[in-house]
Amino acid sequence: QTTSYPLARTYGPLGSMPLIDREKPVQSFIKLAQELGPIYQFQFPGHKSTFVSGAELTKAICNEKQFDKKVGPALQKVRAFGGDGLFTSETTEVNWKKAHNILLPSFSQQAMKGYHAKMVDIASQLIQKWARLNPGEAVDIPEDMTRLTLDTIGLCGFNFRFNSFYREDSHPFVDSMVRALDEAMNQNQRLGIQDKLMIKNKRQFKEDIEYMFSIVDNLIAERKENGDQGEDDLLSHMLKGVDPETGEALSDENIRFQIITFLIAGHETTSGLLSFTLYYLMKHPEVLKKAQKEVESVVGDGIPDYKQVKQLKYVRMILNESLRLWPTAPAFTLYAKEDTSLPGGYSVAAGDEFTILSPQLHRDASVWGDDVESFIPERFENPSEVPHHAFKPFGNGQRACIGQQFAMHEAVLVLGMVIQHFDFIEDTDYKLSIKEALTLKPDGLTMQVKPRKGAVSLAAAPATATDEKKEDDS
Ligand code: FDE
Repeated sequence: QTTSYPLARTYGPLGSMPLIDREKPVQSFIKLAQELGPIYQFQFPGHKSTFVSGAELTKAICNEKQFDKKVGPALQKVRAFGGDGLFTSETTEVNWKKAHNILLPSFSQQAMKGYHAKMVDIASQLIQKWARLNPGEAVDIPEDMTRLTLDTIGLCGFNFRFNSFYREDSHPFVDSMVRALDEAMNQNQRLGIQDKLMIKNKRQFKEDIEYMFSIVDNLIAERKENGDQGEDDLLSHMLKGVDPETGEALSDENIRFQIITFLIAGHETTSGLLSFTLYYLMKHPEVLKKAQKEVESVVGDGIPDYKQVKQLKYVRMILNESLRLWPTAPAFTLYAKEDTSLPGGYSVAAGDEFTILSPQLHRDASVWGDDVESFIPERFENPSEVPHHAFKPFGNGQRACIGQQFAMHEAVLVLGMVIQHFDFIEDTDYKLSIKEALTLKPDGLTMQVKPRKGAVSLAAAPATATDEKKEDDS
């Protein structure tokens, strides 16, 4: 005897689409989960999706013996420029395993030592910018966080400086990338016939993709021409790396897809994470105080070194709690490799797909308790008490985020430095509103950042000890 899935209401040929706020699909699916329960089906034009947000069901679906990642409909569209890069390839494609093997060491905790100084370089640009604001000036948080994370992945990824803090508008590459991502998401929502009519969008999409390819292909060609100048970045690892299993290296085309993938995956998600976290700190001064105490005792006044970043436990807990409430990559899709069943008596056929809705999973009161809506970093104090099977901000298993260490090292470092130097003042009475693209971010979040203990030392910090001497003399 099998149970059937609850089905979201349908409206003839429109399917369940009228239930969705097109600007905020994920938040609409969350609302439906609150009405229909931990598993339900939704009728898109042309296909049905099954959304899962219960801890028990998710645990079953995250069993890698029976389930594997599926490049879902939204990611299919991103394949037009992500190609068979890590994010948009099926596990069964040869290039997934090859690139996974070659890139794992570049994203290990050990590898973060090599990126640390570059991360500090970009973080210092943010601190200096904020330190030079006039009193009363407000900061657009998501904008500056996007500058920061884009520049960080650019520098650590392929030694390229987007120099976002030196420009008012975004780099043309970013415009193309954002527009293409937006178009990919929109294509996914349009009815077939509607989609065919969007000729202008299609042309723009094609142009944006060609532009991204040309920039990245040039970068690769230049590096190959100049040879390795000792750059210790992802690009050099990809050009030099050989898959231990097959003895093969990555093709130039695949390296291009990986670079575009890192730019997409590495900057929007991490920038959203930092933005949500600053929102919560602005609203929770007691948490901010506690974190500042930690930074004072671990780091003092200086710039955090690699080891100190690892010691900022409470700062890390804050980031985790922010990822619990608003995981910036809010969904991932899996399919069944074989016929099976799910808790509750649902029967599953090989090939059936399930989309995990992480923000709602992270609010399952049966594992997280009744205070799921409250921001309480202390939940993450004792790792053995964290319900890890119901905490999936980085996805699952071998297809989980390869950039997790990278993102967390960067985020802890930046947040540590930001709270070391600034207090936050709520600028307007900000009500959380979430903007959706491929990822989530707090829409229109601004705040005032007030330097602590007078001047920010870093702004005038000498580059070397000798400079310091000179300054002292003058
Ligand atoms: C991945 C990822 C995921 C899964 C998805 C699916 O399953 O579909 C998730 C959920 C994520 N990711 C999330 C996140 C968050 C954050 C903050 C991040 N992320 C970050 C980052 C950075 C970088 C560089 C990255 N990231 C990257 C990446 C990649 C490459 C991938 C794919 C992997 C494989 O192999 O599959 C991911 N990421 Fe992340």
